[in-house]
Amino acid sequence: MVFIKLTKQFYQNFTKNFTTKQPPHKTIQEHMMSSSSHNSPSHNFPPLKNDRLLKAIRFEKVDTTPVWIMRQAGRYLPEYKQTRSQAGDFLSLCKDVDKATEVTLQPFRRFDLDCAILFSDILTVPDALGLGLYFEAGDGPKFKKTVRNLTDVEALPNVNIATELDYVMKAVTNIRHALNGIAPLFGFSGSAWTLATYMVEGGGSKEFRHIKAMMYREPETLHLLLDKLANVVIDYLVAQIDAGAQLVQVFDSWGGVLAYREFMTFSHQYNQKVVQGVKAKYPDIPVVVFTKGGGLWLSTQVQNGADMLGLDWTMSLADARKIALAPTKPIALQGNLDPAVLYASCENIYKHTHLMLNDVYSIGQKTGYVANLGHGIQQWVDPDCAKAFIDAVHDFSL
Ligand code: 1CP
Repeated sequence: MVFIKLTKQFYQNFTKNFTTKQPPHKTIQEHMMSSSSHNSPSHNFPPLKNDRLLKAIRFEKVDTTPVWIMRQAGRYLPEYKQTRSQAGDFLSLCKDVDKATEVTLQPFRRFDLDCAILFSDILTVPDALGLGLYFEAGDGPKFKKTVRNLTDVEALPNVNIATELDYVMKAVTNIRHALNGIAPLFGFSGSAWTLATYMVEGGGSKEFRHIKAMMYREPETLHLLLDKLANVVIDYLVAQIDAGAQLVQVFDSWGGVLAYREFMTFSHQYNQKVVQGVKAKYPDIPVVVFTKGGGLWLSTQVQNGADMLGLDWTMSLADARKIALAPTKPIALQGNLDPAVLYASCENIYKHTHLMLNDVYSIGQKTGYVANLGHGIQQWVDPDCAKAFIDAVHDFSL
């Protein structure tokens, strides 16, 4: 079902010039003042029929464990590949509200999922900052421009993110209507650190050579970039909530490549700022932070203000729960099945999923947990194996 027809061709951000205008350093109070959400339109969204996932995050009793899959809309689904080829390329798909809505809903036609996630990408933000995102066939994402020094950081434009990424907000509102209340809708952003890795490297990376060189040679330059990005991420997430997102996730996909001290300084600190900024505006909207490779630092992460923390597969969920349930306000957990388990037989997927759930619930608390993979589903997975995982979660009796 489609509610918004787009007639306007959104212009390409990468033709935009760098300006020398300095973005302001906003305080949390300034974010509260400047956000448009006080005037957010009344969307008249349909009532939510499945609030299992929201209840689990609030530590309320649930009938069964809620579940979703990171990257649940994507290349492992033949119907996704078909819609993407109709759109022409990935970015056009993200910018086409009807098609972005269609691919967000596709996994719901196959699986009994407990939430939807906006179909978009974390890299639309650096694109809106004028770096010129493009994808080459068979290759990962790339940027036409990179940010390698103080001059580059200072030259980043001071954009109104809600306007620049208007197509994202239109997709959020359209998807929320089209879902018709069958599940809550996640908005998302990359973390400041993870976005910075793509902006400094000019694309994906294995060694993170340029950003780590900047970190150790010119830490002030990196801090300036991260502070700007954290402000952008706050505005972006608040705008998605204004548009209809019912909860948000910060993907800190590359936080785990940092050393302990650097994680605290260059990732955790900015995650904390982002959570605080969103919460200042929307205290009741759940915020989830997923740091891939961040399990080692869980006892620090529980202090970042998030309602739920995502974990990859390297950590025992029984151990993680002990840490996450310790604070006065316990933190919910999400994760963490190895995505490669989905290459196993359905029987073994079932077995591994139940082993994970036994770990989670071994300490007695029967809520405060959302099942997921420990990272995104891979493109070679058979959709029936994804279904086996989801059904195994729901079949597990609490
Ligand atoms: O070829 C294609 O069709 C494009 C593949 C693809 C897809 C399906 C990309 C390019 N992005 C997406 C969608 C996407 N990306 C979603 C959709 C919602 C969902 O169903 O989950 C989300 C939430 C993302 C977020 C994203 N993009 C992250 C964070 C999550 C993670 O996996 O760690 C990251 C790091 C990206 C960057 C990105 N975009 C696309 C690719 C191939 C990559 C990874 C590049 C790299 O390895 O560095």
